[in-house]
Amino acid sequence: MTKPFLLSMALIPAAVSALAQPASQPGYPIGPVPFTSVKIAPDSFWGQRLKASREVTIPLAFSKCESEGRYENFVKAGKQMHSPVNLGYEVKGFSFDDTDVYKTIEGASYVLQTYPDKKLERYIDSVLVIVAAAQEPDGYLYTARTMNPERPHAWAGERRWVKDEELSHELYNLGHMVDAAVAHYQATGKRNFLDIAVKYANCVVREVGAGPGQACVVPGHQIAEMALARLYLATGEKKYLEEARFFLDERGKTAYREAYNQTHLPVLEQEEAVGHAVRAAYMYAGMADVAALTGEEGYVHAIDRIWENIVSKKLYITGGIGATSAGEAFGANYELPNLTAYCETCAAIGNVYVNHRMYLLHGDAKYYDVLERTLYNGLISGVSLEGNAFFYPNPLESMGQHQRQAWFGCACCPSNICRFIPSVPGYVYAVKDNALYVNLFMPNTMKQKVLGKEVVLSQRTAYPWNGDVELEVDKTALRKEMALKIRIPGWVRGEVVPSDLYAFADDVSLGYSVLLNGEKVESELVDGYFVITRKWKKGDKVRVHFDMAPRVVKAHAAVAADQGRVAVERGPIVYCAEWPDNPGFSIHSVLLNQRPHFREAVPLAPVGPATAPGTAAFPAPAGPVAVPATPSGFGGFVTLSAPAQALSFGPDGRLITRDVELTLIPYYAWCHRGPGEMLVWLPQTLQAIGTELSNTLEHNIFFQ
Ligand code: FUB
Ligand code: ZN
Repeated sequence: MTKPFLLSMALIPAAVSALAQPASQPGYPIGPVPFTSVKIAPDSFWGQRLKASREVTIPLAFSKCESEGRYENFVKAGKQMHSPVNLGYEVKGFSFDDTDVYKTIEGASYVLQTYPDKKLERYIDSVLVIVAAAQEPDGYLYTARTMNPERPHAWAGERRWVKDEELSHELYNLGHMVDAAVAHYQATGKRNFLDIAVKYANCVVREVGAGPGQACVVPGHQIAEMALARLYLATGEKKYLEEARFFLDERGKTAYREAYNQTHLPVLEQEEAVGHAVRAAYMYAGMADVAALTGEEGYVHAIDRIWENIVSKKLYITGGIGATSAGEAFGANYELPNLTAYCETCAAIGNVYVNHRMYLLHGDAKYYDVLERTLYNGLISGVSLEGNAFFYPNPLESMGQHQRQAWFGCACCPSNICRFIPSVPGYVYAVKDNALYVNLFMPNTMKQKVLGKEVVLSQRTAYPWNGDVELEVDKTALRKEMALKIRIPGWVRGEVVPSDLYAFADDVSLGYSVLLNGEKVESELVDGYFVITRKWKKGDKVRVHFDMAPRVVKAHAAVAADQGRVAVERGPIVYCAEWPDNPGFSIHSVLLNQRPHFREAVPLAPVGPATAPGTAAFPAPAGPVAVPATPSGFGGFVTLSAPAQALSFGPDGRLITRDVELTLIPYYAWCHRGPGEMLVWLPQTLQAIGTELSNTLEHNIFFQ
C-alpha cells in the first residue's frame, strides 16, 4: 500500500455528517466527486439511462414490491408481532425479499437528491411506516421469521442467526437496509429509516460477535461489511466499523467453511476468486472499505492478489464475472464459457464496486479500464434501454433461450439496478490533494472543491460513440496549481485489459492527442493518466481526442471457449451479432474474415448528444453511413458490419458457403427485439464453427 493511504488516515474525521456530502468514500486516499456534484446532460447516453431509471425502473420496482407481496411481508410481520396467537402466515418467496424494498428506496433516495419530488418522498415515508411496524422491539427486522416465528422461512433456522452462514440472509438484509437508510437520510434529512436501521444494527452488534452469549457467525452473504463501514461514517459510532471488521476477520474461522461463500479460508489468506460471484465481489469491496478506514494493509494485499486472479483468468470481455450457474459462481481459471456464461447483473455491479475501490486505494487507471468495460457492457446489458426489462444472467451467446423480463421471483438484479444507475455520475471524477481526475467521459458539469477552493468544470463529448472530449474550466477560485489528470483508456493504449487474458489481434494502431487552449501538449502517462499541471483560469479548454475504430480481440490460448474466434469492440463498447440485423442466415454458422474490414454506421439521430447542460453542441459524430434510429427508440448507436461467409449444407449434404455482410450491434443493446440468436465471440476458423454447429444441433435437440 502506498504511503499517502496511511497518511490520509490522520485526516479522517471521527464522524462525517451524512448531510455534508463529503467525497463519497472517506478514508480512501482518493475521494470520488459525489454524484450530487455532477450533472449529466439529460439527452446524452447516460442522461437517457438516468431518466429511464428515474421514470421507469424505480417506479416499476416499487409497483412490483406492491404486486409481488414484498410490502405484504412487512405488514404480516407487523400483525403477527402484535397478535397473541400465531396467525399462521405461510412464509413465501426468498428469505431476502425485504431487500427489494430497501434497494428500491436506496435508488429513489439518490434520485431525490438530484430531482426533489415530494410525492416520491411521501410514498417512501408510507412504505417506511410498514417497515417500522415489522421491526421487533429489540430491533430485529427479518420478516421471514417474524411473520411466523413457529414456522419461519425454510432457510431461516430455528433461532436467529443460526443459519446466517448458510442461507438465512439476516445479515444481508441488514446490509441493504443500512445502505438504503443512509442514502435516505442523506437525501431527505429525515431519520425515519435511519432509526430503523440503527436499531437493527445495534441488535446485530449486541447479538452477533465473539463475546459470551453472542452468536459467533459471519454473514452468509456479504454486504454488511460495506454497509456497516458506511453506517460508521454516517453516525461516527465505531462499533459498526468494529462489527464489519469482526465479520471479515472471523470469516473462514467459524464452523462453517465453504468456497461458495468465501468461508473456505480466512480472508487474508485468499488468493483466488472463488464461489458465488456477488458474495465475493461484495466481500472484496468491503475489505477495501474497512482497510481504508482502519489502515489494515492485509486486506489490501489480499484483494490485490484476488484482483490479479480475476483480471487475468476470470473476467469476461464484457466485464462480467461469475462463469457458472452452479452456485452462481466463478469458474476455474480460464473457464469462461459463452452460452452458459452466468455473469449475473449484480456481479457486474459488484465488479464495479471492487474496481472503484481498488482505484481509490491505488490511483491507477487500470482499475477504471476494468470498471468502464463492465459498466458499458456486462452491467448495462442487465437493463433494457427503456429501463423496464432485465437480464439476471448476461450470457455472451444465445440460441434464443434468453429473454429480458420485467421482474424475477428472485429480484436481486432489477432492484440492484435501481440503486446503481442513479449513482453513475459519482464515478466520473475524483480528487486527491491538488489533483482532479477525469475518469469517465460523458457530457456533464461538475462542481467540486480542490484544495478547499471551488472548481467548476464542464465536459462535452459524444463518447462512447466518438473519442472527442472537451473539458472547460467554467469557474475556479483556486489560485494554486491544479493537476488535471485525464485517464487515457486502455483500449486507446492497445491494452484490452490489464493482463494477458485478452489482446488486440489486428494491425490497427490508435492514438490520442491533447490540446490545451488550442496548443498541443505532451505528457508522459502517470499510472495511465495524462497530467496537465498549471494555474487554471476560467475559460481554459482541454480538447482530448481518442482515435476510435473497430478492433478485433483474441482471448488467451487457455480460454477454450474462445479459440478460433474473435470479439469486436470499438472504444469501450463490445459488439455482438444478433439475429434481426442478420436475416437469411444463422449467425452461428458464419465465419468472419481473417482480416475483417468494418464499415461503421451511425444513426441520423444524434448518438448521445454532445452537449453539457447549457452549452452549445460539440463535434457531432461522423461516419460514412447514416441510419435512422427505429421508431421504438431502439438504436442511437454505432453499428458495425463486415464481410463474412455463411455456411450451410445443401440438399446433397455438401457444404455451401455464401458471402454475407455480418452486422454487429453493441452487446448491451441485445435482446430488445425478441429472443433469438446472439454471439459475441465470432468464429474465424472451421474448427470453431464446428463447435457452433454442434451447439446449435444440441440446442435444437434439447429444446424441441
Ligand atoms: O442471495 C441474494 C441474491 O440472490 C444474490 O446476490 C444473488 O446472486 C441471488 O442469488
Ligand atoms: Zn442479482
